[in-house]
Amino acid sequence: MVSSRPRAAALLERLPSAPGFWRSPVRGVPFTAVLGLVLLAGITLLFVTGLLSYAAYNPDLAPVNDKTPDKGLLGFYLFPWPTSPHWLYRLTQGLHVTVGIVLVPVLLAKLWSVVPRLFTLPPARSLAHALERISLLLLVGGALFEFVTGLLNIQLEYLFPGSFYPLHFYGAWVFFAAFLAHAALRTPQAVRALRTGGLNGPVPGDVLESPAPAAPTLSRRGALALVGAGSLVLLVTSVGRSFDGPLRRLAVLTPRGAAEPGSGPNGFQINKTAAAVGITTADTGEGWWLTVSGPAGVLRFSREQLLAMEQHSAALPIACVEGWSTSDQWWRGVRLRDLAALAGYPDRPPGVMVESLQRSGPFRRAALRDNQVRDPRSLLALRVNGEDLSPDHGYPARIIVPAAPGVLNTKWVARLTFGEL
Ligand SMILES: Nc1nc2c(c(=O)[nH]1)N[C@H]1C(S)=C(S)[C@@H](COP(=O)(O)O)O[C@H]1N2
Ligand SMILES: [Mo]
Repeated sequence: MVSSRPRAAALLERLPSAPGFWRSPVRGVPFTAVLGLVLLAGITLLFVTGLLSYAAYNPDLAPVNDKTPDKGLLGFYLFPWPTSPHWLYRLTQGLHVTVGIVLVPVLLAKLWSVVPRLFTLPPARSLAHALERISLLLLVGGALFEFVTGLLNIQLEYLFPGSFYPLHFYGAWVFFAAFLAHAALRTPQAVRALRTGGLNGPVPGDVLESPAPAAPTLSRRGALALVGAGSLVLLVTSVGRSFDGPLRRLAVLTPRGAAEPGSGPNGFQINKTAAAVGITTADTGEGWWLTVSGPAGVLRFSREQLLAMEQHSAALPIACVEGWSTSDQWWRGVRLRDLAALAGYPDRPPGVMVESLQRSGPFRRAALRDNQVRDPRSLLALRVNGEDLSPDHGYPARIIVPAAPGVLNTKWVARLTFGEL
């Protein structure tokens, strides 16, 4: 008679909870340490640039700018977003999205390197151990949540209508808290392991090393090179999102199916086309008027009248929260501060509420801060690169503000209300 005990024991040996199940000789504290230190730098950069992006929306300025009205103390750091240098948001958000994409192989390799630890039994040996494992759940869950929501948002921006900002913002705080705690606990150990033994040196009591390693097919150095090569491929195929011209053609990871910008003066990336938001030539033709209001009353201007006012130029990019941006385009139109003067604020104009012709959708209204109205480069643009705006870039008139996120550059503007946000 065969007892079932040995069979059960043999079965246990073949489960992921058995130490002998994981046999890659690549695993070990030094290998995980390298990936962990890269993530420490990279994720800190993601967190900082993410908070900057949040500040750039000016969420505390007016309810229309605020996608997370319940943020409370988490908005403690908000500050008036500057207008110089004019490429500021292009840089911070380009870094946020590009570094986020490039870190994906590093994150996956890091999770792979510690995966045996996720299966150890018993699940909790003590209260402290239980707490540690729960914090790891927050860490791993938080990392996956932030990367997945971010990647989905830049690829399929309509997946989370209205809810991406709260999800990614609150998720970031939870994740980063768990990340900081983990980094505080593990960084000294990681640095020590690499200092003393390098990548292959033995680490006393290395809990990540397999007790029964298989024959190596790849060195630790080789495995890291593979991860680096993966990141490099992602870098080359995504960094072009922040440029136009030939570099952009390399950006095969840029969302497919986006509107084709075509060529010529208006041939730079389009976020939403006029057709996509239901704007027709009947809305933007002879019947279009710009309404400007302030203490001087309610004024109305036709496009002809706006073109007859003093025209100014500014070379400014469009930089979207999704990480793509254009190089500087040459915009021409009326200064916002000149319109503020006509509305009754001859000096030190206040902020302005901008409203589009667009009848529905999340980005048809935005508030701009006083520093943005006062900057001489902030325009109600009528032309771009020497040509009238195309319908898709906001004809008859659009906002363009230096250093601001794309979302504040309202297209198809119909109304400007100075001083009332
Ligand atoms: N009315 C209106 N304006 C808008 C938007 C919109 O959806 N509706 N999208 C904004 C966003 S998110 C960006 S990135 C820029 C893109 O400008 P572009 O399409 O001219 O490149 O327009 C902004 N202005
Ligand atoms: Mo955008």
